[in-house]
Amino acid sequence: MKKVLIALTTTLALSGAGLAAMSDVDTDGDGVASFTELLAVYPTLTAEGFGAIDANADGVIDEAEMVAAQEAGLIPEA
Ligand SMILES: [Ca+2]
Ligand SMILES: [Ca+2]
Repeated sequence: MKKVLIALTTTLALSGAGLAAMSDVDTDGDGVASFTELLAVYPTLTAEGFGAIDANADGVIDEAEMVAAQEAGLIPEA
């Protein structure tokens, strides 16, 4: 029984449970998150905060930028 629980916990950790996935944020399905889309998930996000997440400054957040921001604690775990 313990083994099953450990395996389950590991699977949840690897799948990033607790973090918003790009598929949750990207409501228009273009594969990236705009400021408006992020704001829907993170209502406290500021334009300044968005700029910090948008590492390549192209105005949208791609999956790599989102993961990096979550790992860096720039956006809260949803
Ligand atoms: Ca989008
Ligand atoms: Ca970007």
